[in-house]
Amino acid sequence: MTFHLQSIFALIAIGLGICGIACRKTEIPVESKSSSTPQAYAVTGVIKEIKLDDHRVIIRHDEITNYMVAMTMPFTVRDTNGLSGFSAGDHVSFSLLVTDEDSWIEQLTKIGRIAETTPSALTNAAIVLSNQVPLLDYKFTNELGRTVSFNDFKGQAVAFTFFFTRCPLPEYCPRLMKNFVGASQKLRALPDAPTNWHFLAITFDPAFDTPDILRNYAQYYQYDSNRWSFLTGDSNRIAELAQASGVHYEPDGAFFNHNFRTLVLDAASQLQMNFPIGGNLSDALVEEILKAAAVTNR
Ligand SMILES: [Cu+2]
Repeated sequence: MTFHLQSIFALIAIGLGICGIACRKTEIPVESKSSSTPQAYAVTGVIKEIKLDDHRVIIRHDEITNYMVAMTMPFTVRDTNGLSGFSAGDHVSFSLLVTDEDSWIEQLTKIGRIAETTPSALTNAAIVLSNQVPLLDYKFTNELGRTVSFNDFKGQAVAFTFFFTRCPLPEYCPRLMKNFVGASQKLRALPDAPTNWHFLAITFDPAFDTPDILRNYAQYYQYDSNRWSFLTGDSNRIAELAQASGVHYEPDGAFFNHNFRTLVLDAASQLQMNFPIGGNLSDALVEEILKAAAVTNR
């Protein structure tokens, strides 16, 4: 499974700049390497997986005060020598450094071991999301005008992301859609691929993004309604769900400034992954969907 390393790195950079993301016509993202003084956050968590080749470590982290709710997500490690001696299950503390364009962790320190394997660890992370909001019960309206909730997809792996149809910049919301297009194509092409998966694209611009608008947008991406739904709904409900997912957005004229999140729930409706980045995630999504679809429904 190949990751597109450069783009992943570049977009972790973009994606983690929580308030630094603009999605409007006038502001073209700059490639400049200059960055602001990093903001440092002290974080604790449990290592889930180490991906040396990708310079990434996946950590179920505790709440980061003033920054992010607890969740499981990948962090960039610039010098992978700092990862030697660590393994999944290590309880760690580290420093998360965030600039407008980049983020990475340093000073990874072991503070203990989480007793044997993982069910509890991952389940806890998942429950954070579903306890904060009655996630699975939310009633949305899809692009066909039908009522849809996450509960309808029990037993399926579900990847979901947040967007708005008027987002004009190809590397922003359209990129998230292309991830779903790419991952769908790859999943269909895989021999013995699971069939219990579904993608959800949730608009945070429900005032404009009506079911009709969503349907047109969906057709542009040649979506398959059996595999992919576009959801609109009550703006307060969407705001709550977005917040619980780590999505920040604010209106800016007809547009929105926003960051990126793509989350994966496993077939038992537990949160498995939260990608805090844009960029090409097609391969990574396929990998997560395969894992998530194989989870036995409890
Ligand atoms: Cu956008």
